[in-house]
Formats: sequence, structure tokens, C-alpha cells
Amino acid sequence: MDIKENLTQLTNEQFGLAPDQCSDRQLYEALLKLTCRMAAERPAPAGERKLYYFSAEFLIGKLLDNNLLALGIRDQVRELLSGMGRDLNAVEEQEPEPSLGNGGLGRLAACFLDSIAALGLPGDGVGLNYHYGLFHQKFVGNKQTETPDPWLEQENWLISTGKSFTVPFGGFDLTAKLWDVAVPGAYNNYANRLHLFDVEEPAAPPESGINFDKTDVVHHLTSFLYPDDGDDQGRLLRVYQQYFMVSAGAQLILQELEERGYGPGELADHVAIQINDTHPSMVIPEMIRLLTARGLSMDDAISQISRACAYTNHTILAEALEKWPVYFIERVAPQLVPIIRELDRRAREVSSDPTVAILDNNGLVHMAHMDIHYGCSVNGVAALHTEILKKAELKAFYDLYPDKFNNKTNGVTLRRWMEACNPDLTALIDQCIGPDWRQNPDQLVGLLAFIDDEHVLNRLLAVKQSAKERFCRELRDVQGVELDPNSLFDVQIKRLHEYKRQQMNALYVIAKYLEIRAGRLPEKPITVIFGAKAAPAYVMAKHIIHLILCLQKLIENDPAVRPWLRVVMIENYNVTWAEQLIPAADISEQISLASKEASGTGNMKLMANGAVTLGTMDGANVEIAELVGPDNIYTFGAHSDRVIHLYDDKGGERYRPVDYYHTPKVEPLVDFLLSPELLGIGDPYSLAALWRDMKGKDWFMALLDVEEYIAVKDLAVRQYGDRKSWARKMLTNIAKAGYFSSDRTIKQYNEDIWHLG
Ligand code: 26V
Repeated sequence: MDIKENLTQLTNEQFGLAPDQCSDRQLYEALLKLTCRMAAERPAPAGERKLYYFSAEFLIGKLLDNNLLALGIRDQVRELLSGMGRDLNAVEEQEPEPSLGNGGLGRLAACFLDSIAALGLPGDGVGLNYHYGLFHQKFVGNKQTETPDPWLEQENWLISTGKSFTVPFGGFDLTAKLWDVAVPGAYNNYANRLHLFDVEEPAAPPESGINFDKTDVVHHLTSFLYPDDGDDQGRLLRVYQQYFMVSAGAQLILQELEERGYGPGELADHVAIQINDTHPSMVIPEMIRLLTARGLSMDDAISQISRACAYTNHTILAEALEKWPVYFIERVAPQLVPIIRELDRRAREVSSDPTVAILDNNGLVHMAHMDIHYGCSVNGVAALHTEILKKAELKAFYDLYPDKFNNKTNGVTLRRWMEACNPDLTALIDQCIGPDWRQNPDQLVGLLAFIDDEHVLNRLLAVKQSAKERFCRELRDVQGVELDPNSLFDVQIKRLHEYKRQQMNALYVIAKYLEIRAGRLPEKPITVIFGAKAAPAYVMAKHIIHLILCLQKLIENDPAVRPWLRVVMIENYNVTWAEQLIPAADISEQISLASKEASGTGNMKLMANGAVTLGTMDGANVEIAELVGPDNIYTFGAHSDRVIHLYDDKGGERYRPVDYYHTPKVEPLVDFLLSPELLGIGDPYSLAALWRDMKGKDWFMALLDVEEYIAVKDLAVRQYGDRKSWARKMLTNIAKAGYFSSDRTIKQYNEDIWHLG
């Protein structure tokens, strides 16, 4: 197909202009239409079984670049535009980012859709069409504020399907309209779909902030993505959202099954349903309801759904495991309650252990328990995480159903996280080992043949340097902050949560600040870069953001410290920022308290772009460490078994932060929160609250690991000075990143769970 002809036709039709007369915005709209059309015209992959990946979040990020790449026309379009003196990057900047996810879980779902399509497997996503996605973060007075982030412009990726389904809520029905986003597969001519359900009459944006009438379900059901952590309000709305998604999704599945010529009694032979965390768990009772309404017996309906469904667990944090009061479900979807009670009754026949019941004595429905009893597979997202599920969190279930448990270590799509976001690195790799690593990421190990090749090592350093310079320009233009691209870029980018321990990194900054003030300079200037959003109601997370922003300001205004140490927090960190920052990172901060980070996926993206991990033995860091070997990663901190022991109030020794606070090295760092320097900049109430918490509670044990953390980070900073040896570490990390391709992860899901044929 002739791209030039098509583009010309489109710009003529839309704007009455030739492409070279168009603005970047107009070119973006024309390219959007072109790629959307090309992708939508592609057929779906065939197969005996079709996967439906149910997820409350799909953090897809901008799509133009990704889709041009998958359609195989990216280079052509880039050349065409540059022939007209235009720059594809500038055109791509016009696209608003769809922020339909909070963080790791949502981005993983997006990577998975990309891989499912690239592997030519029949599999669609099912989710909700949030109008404002995750909030837009702005810093005002060194604090986070939140505003809505509308991404749905007139021109967007949604394809109107004309399909709709009636969702029967208690007391009223609501129509779920189906919109699709095409997901073209790289390396083939297929496309899958991301199905996003929406209400018929979405509400207008809120007047101010992100507050809205949470009781107006009819209009607001799809307004906002639920900010996962902490927000207690709107829990009922969340249940409405979940039932809306799964009821419409289950009806779509049955409609497609019928269109493919199969009856409801053949569901499991032709359908696989992946339940991404517990948000879509009500698909189980809902599908049972629909199957029995179509004539199946309860036994048969349960047998079908149990063979079709599989559940992925993404966290062991107790507060994140969903338990809905049965009266919520009574109100939202009363027709499910007798089914859930029956499922609970049958589960109690399998085991009399009350801890594995679905409905507990407090009237709470344990969503994960329903998934485990009535699904065919339970998986964790990294080897260590799955082991902890089996040995601790879900031990009673593992004893009951050992064969259901399996591990699927997460992965990321290297098409977006290397090829698209780091073209210079991609070109260097191509020159070294040829282009086939794209489809066989394990071939990246071929880079190890160049471990002593000075020319390649120097080029690798040059690629990193230019990514850092590019990032500095972007940050200056957008946020007005000037950084030194010759300093070491130490990067921690992820949601703000106490278990991820951004506060421990802040203590490192304080340690360096105090040393520099005392005349002891680091080997190399250091720039500590944070990107993080805090859930709007998560008070402690907001105190930590405040501390980091205060440190940023303190150091910016200190001419003695500023040349040696900088701190910057990126405003509104999102997928688009990640794509610019990850190629520029030298050190990848993965410092969660061991056992708490189920996997992490930023760790994988960063290593694939040549950042060296500084991390605890947590989540997928453990696998990274095994792959790259001790010379190519910096690990520290208490291991998960010790941490679990420290939490154990029966047999264990209870962790007491004061024991670690009262040491000559730690006390001055923590007390700096109440120093005149910081109190002069920040909110004394917020700083004092954080100080009190660190000393008295420190639930995620930052003080346990902080001394070792600082020592290891200092070592990394010193070793960074030996450029050749550092380049070897970078190369080794890139060479071993192939394992973390989500294509590998998806192949394993397919072989072990989905069997899409
Ligand atoms: C949810 C909540 C909800 C209520 C209060 C606290 C809390 C804390 C965390 C969460 C997140 C739950 C799910 C999640 O996003 N998990 C992430 O999934 C990623 C993909 O598997 C994985 O890489 C991350 O380690 C994991 O945190």
C-alpha cells in the first residue's frame, strides 16, 4: 500500500491541505486515522480457543509510534515526513497519553496485549473506557495536587462497534456500549482488540479537581480510574465498575461463542479467561448466572467456568487483597449473591478450614478465594513471589490445590521499551548482532561477544550520553529544570508507596547533602531523579513526595552542594516520561522491602536500556541478579525470609525502628527532617508526621536497610567512574534482558494455561 498516496488523500479530505502544508497536529490526526484504519482492517488470528484478558487497567500509553511499528510502516512514514522537512517525533508529541492504569499491573496488561498480537495468538483485552484515566499530577507549594486528565479527544483510537449489552444492576439496568481499540501484531498481518466498555451518557468533567458525585453511577461509572491505594471513598462505585465490566464482558464472550458456532456447554473448549488481579473476579459468578440462564445445570456451569478461568495474583500486601462486604454485592448485583453463597457452600465441602472460605464470618467476600477455588490456575508474577504465595500467603490453598499453582515471571514488550524508545541503542545492537533479536530476544546474549570490544563499549557510552542530553532538553523545556547530563543519573520511577521505599532514597540524599556540606565530595556529581504519583488519599505517600520536593528546592538553592548533588521529581510521571527517562538512566533503583514487590517491571525496562540495578533481593530483581551475576548488579538489604520473620508477631522478633534509629549514622539523617533548613522550606506538620512515622513505626523497615543501602550506592558511584568497566556492566545487562521479553511470558501462559492452539 502506498503510504504517501493514502496520507495525501487523508489530509486533503480532512483539511483540504497537502501533507507538507499541514500542522503537526493535522499530520497527527491524519496518521491516527491511517493507522487506525489499517489496523482495524486486519483479521483476528484464528484458533480453537480464544483468550479474553480481563483487567480493570490497561495502561497503553501513546499508540501512534507503537502502531506504526507493528504495522511495519514506521521507517517509511519517518522518511516520508523527513522528506517534507518534518519530524515524526514532533507529530507524535501531539498525541495525548491514555492513562488507563495506575502502574505496574496496568502497564503489564498493555505489554501482554502487544505480545499476544505479535505472537499471532487470538486474544482480546476486556476493560473499561475511563474518561479521565489516572489524575494529572501537579506540584504546588512542594506538594502534589490532582486534576482530571482528559485523553479522549474528538480524534482518538476508539472504534465504535455498534454493540451494546444490558447490565442488570440492583434496581436499574445500564447499557454498556462497546468501543474497541485495535491491537495490531508485529511480524504478522493480524490484529486483536482491546474491548473497552462505557456508559451511554458519560458525565461532563468535574468543575474542579477530581472530586465528583460518586453516587451518580449512571453517568460517572466510567469517569475515573480508581486510584488503587488508600482511597476508601468510592468503594461502592468500584464494585459497580467491576460488575459493569465483567457482566458486559461475559455477555460479549457468549455472543462471540455463538457466532463461532458453539453452544454455552462448550465454553471451556473455546474460551480462556485470564483474571488480572481480583478486580474482574465477579466474572465467575456472572458467567455461572448467564450459563444457567441458557439452560446449563449449576454443576455444568461451574465445571465450564472452572476450566476457562485462570487467576493472576499481583501483590501480597494484605490491604490490597479485595474483600467486598456481601451487602455491597447485594446492592450492586443481588442476583450474584445466591451464586456466591452456593460457591462458598461447595468450597466448604472441599475444606473445612475457615481461612479458605469465600464468605467469612464478617460478611466479607474474599475475591481471590473465589478465583482459586473456581479457576484452573493461580500464578504469581516472579519466582520469589510465587514461592511466597505457596509457602505463606496462600499456603492453605497450595496444600489444597498444589497443581493449580505456577509461576509466570513478568515481562515487558521490547518493541516499545527498546526499539521504539531507544532507536540509537537498537541501531547499535543491530550492527553488532543483526536484527533477529526482535523475534528471538534471547539472541541479545550475542552481545557478550563484544564485552572487550572498545569500539562497541565506547559507542554504548555515547548512546547513553546522548539519551541523557535529550532527556535534559525535554525536562528543561517542560519543567524548567536544568540538569547536568555529565552527572550520574540515579533513577527511581514507580508509584509512590512506602514499601517501595522512596523515603530510603531520600535519606541517601540527606546523607550526601550533609557530607558535601562538610566538605566531603562524591567521586562524581549525582542526579537523583524520581517519578511517582501518590494515591490522592494516601497521606504518608504525600508526606514523602513533600520531603523529596523540599530536598529538591533546598539543593537547588545551595551553590555549594548543587554542582555535586541534584534531586528532581518529574511532574506527572507517566508512560511518555518513562519512554524518555529509561534510555537515560545509569542506575535503576529497585529498593523495595524484600518480599513486598511482587515482581516489578520497570526493573526490566531499565536493564534492557543499559541501566545497572541497585536493588534488594525482591521480586524479579532476584532473577535479574541470577542472570547478570554479582559483578553487574548492586544488591543489598535483608532477604525476604528475614523480613517475614521480623513481621511475625508469634514466633519472630518484632522489628523496632528505634533500634536502628539510635545509631551514629542513621539518627542525623532522620532528624534532618526537622532541621531548620528543611523546616524553612516545607510544611512542618508534614515533615514532623513523616519523622514520627520513621522513628516510631517504619512499617516497611527503611531504617533496617538504610546503612547498607548508602554503602552500596557509594560503591556504585565510585565504580561508575571506571567508564570501561561500567560499560561492560551495561552491555551485560542488555545482553541478559531477553529473558524479560513479554513474548516469553506470553508463550509460557499459552503453553501452561491458555492452550490457544
Ligand atoms: C494495590 C493496593 C490497593 C489498596 C492499598 C494498597 C495497595 C498497594 C498496592 C496495590 C497494587 C496491587 C496490584 C499491582 O499493581 N501490583 C503490581 O503488579 C505488577 C505487575 O505484575 C508487579 O510488577 C508489581 O510488583 C506489583 O506491585
